[in-house]
Amino acid sequence: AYFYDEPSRTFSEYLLLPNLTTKDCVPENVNLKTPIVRFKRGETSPLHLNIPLVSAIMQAVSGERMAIELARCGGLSFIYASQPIEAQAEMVKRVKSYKAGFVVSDSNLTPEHTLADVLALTAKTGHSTIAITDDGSPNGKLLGIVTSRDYRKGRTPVETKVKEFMTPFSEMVYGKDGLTLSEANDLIWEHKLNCLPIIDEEQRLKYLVFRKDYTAHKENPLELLDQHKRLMVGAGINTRDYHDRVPALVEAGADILCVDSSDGYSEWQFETIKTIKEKYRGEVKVGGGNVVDREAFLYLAEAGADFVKVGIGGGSICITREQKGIGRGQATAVIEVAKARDEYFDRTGIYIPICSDGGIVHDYHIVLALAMGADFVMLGRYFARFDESPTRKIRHGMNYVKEYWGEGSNRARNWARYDHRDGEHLTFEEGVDSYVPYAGKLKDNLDLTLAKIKSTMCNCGALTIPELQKKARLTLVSPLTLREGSAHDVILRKEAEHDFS
Ligand code: MZP
Repeated sequence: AYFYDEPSRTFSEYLLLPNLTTKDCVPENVNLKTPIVRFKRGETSPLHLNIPLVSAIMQAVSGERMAIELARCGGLSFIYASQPIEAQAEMVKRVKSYKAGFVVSDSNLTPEHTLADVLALTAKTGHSTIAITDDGSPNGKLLGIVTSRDYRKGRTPVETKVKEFMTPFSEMVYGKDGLTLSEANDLIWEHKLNCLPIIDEEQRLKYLVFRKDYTAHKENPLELLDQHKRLMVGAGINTRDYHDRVPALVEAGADILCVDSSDGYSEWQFETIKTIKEKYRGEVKVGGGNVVDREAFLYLAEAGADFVKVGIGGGSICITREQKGIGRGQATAVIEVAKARDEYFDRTGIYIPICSDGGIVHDYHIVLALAMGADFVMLGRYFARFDESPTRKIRHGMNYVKEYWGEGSNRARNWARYDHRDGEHLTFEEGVDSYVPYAGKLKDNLDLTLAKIKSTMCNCGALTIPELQKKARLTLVSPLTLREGSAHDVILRKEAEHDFS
């Protein structure tokens, strides 16, 4: 047997040291854009994300609602593979055909309703309308509805509110013909433009009216209108039925695929990736994994993987290490695979992005993963907590929880991800069925997480992920250093008040 001299480590055993923060190094200037598929030296990746987060290929995480919301926020979901091919392809289709267009309702909407309510209550009359929400997002608070001219007078329930909302809009008007209202709304959401779309009678966009205080957007909005495109979505596949599943997903419009396996260092996986790359002459993008070391990374790189996913046994719902004694500390795995990726790039001129999958507990773990060399990070537990995950929200005492179960649990029975034999067996469980604390809307939580990531990057003197990877200085921590790092030797006011009452 071969023995590694050093123990494998996980994220919580590391801290980042600050580098010099220059005056331009402020969160507004941080760019989180990241490549997700292989590219040659001197070229750019044909696919990238605006934020380095993807949601896990799991029944309890990545359905179409999550995929739509996360893509709108700049990330990506991989629709879960442990379902019939047709059902998965339908989900992909619905994400690709998603348009944030609005129809008006004759129901009694009030400013307290969200746009989601509008969408749920309407779709009947076909009248065109623009819903205005406080943050411009579909989940924001509904401030008003602007209806088309032919909409009967007096039936707009929030007319006054609309007028109030319109007041701060000014002469900053950009005209652009040809876009539909729903395309305009997609665009506004995607680029967080604080503006109001005005449409003509054929529901084509006439103007974007910007608020007087429009300063935050440096790009020319007209240029953003050439760039407009559909939401991106990924999908998981397996090594068993890929001959049928891949064509269906490609036909449905999936932008990227990922072979979903708990252990990607296998001949089945090599064959799957190679076959797909050859059949579609490299045009279908497919990642592989999961791996935890140099050799396995190089093996999948040679197969043609567009990205490689890293991590075995670190997922919050995973009991693979207990059941089989297989795995590696997530930090060590990422560090070693990132080194192999860089070595492969030096040798071949081909850069293969890597994704750190599982084990993210605190937001700062995401920055650690990126600093250690990951190009993006996959999360399950994190996303399972939000409204957009496909599971039930259940009351638990005074709080709410959401269901979250592993793909290797008896509930998911994802035999294709775990079992080596032919046939549909899950001989023993490698995952648990659990609950996670309910945390509300994805966007609210994500905004906070991204704010923390950007702030940490500024401490490290890095404005981009490649800069962070190059500059970051990481130190191992002792258990006592860890204790020193949280509130200590004080009585927390919250706890004291609870005890006094
Ligand atoms: P986490 O973000 O909840 O810590 O981990 C999510 C990751 O755990 C998934 O992306 C996947 O790689 C892995 N996973 C999913 N199901 C299981 C299981 O049942 C599992 N063991 O380990």
